[in-house]
Amino acid sequence: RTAGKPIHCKAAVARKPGEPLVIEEVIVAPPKVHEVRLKIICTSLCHSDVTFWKLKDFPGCFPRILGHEAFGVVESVGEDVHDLKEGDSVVPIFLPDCAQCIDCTSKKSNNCSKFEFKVSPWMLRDGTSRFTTVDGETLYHFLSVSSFAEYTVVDIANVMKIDPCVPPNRACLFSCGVSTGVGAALKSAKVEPGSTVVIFGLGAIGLAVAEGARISGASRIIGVDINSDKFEIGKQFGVTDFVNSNSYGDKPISQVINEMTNGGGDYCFECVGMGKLVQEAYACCRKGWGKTIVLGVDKPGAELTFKSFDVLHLGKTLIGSLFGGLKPKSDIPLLVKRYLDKELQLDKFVTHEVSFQDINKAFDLHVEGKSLRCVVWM
Ligand code: CXF
Ligand code: ZN
Repeated sequence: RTAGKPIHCKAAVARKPGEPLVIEEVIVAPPKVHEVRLKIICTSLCHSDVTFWKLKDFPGCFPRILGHEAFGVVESVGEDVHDLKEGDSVVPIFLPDCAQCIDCTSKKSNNCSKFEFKVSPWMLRDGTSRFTTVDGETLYHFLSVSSFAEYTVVDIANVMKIDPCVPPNRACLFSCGVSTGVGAALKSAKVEPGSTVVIFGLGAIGLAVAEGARISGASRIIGVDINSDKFEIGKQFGVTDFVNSNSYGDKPISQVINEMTNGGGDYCFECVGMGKLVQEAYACCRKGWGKTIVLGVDKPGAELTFKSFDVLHLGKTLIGSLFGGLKPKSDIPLLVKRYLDKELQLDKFVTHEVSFQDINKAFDLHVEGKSLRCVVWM
C-alpha cells in the first residue's frame, strides 16, 4: 500500500516556456488535510495548458506540471476528508467549490469566496507544492490540478465524484473546456428552444457551445470563424450557418449577422478572447433581450469599451462565464446524466488519443489546430 508514503512516478515536466515537456521521475507527497492523492487514468489537453506553457513573461512558474482536464481514481485521502475514499472515480476541476460559502451555497454563483479562483502555482490552502524531483527540486502546480503526471494531489474543493460508468476518455472532458462551452449555453445564457445563437470562434469551446445550444433546441446556430473548414466540423455539432469573418472586407461582421437574422441573435458567444470580438458579439445581439456571453480569455489587464448610449437604450445583457457558469459539484452531475441519457454528445470532441510518453504530440496537434481534444492515456 502506498497511502501515507511518497510515490515515485512519471510526470511530464514543463521546464522552459514553449519547449517540449520532459518525462521525468518525480516524487508525489502524500495528501495533507483536506486533500486527496489521485492516480490519473487519462488527461486531455485544454487551450489554457498551451497558453501557460508558452507564456514567457510569467517568471518563477517553471519547472511546472501542467494539465487540468483529467479522470482519475482516489489513491489515498488526507485528514478531514469525509466525502471521498480510496478507489472513488473522480474528475478534478480547476474552479474551487467549497460547498459552504455564500457563493457555493447560492444557486446564482459559481465563484467560491472561501477559495478565490486564481492561477496559482501552489496547492489551494497552504501555498506549497506536493511535487519534487528526485534531486529535491520543487515543481510548481497548475490550476490546482497538475494532471500531466501519473499521480497528483488535489484539494477536495477541486474534486468531483463521477459515475464510474462514464468511460475515462469521456469523463475527462467534464473537467474544463467541454463543460465550459455546454454550460455557457445551458446555464449562463439559458438558451431556449427556437433561439438564434451566434458563436464567435469554432474551436472546442465554441463547438461545445453549439452542442449546448443544439440540446437546448436552438433553431439557428451561426458559427463565425476565419477558417471555412470549421463549417464542416461545426455542422456535426449543430452549426446551421457559417460566416467567414475574413470574407466581407471592411463591413463589420455584426452588420452581416444583423442582416442575416433581422436584428441580431438572441444569444451571442465570444469564444476567442479578443475585446474587438466581444464588441462585435454585443453589436449583433438583439436589442431588448439579447445576451452576450464572454467565454474567451483575453490578456490580463485587457479592457472592454462600449458606447454608454448603446448600453443605456438597447437593453442588452453582457455576461462573463467562467467554467460556463457551472457549479462544479452540483451542475457537473447534471451534465453527466445528460451524457449517460445520450442527450449530450461527447464522442466527436475526442479527435486524437496518444499514450503518455507521446504527450508532446498532443501539444503539436493542438498548436497546429488539428485536434479538438487529444486524450493522453497514462
Ligand atoms: C481558464 C479560465 C480563465 C483563466 C485561465 C484558466 N480555465 C481553464 O482553462
Ligand atoms: Zn481548461
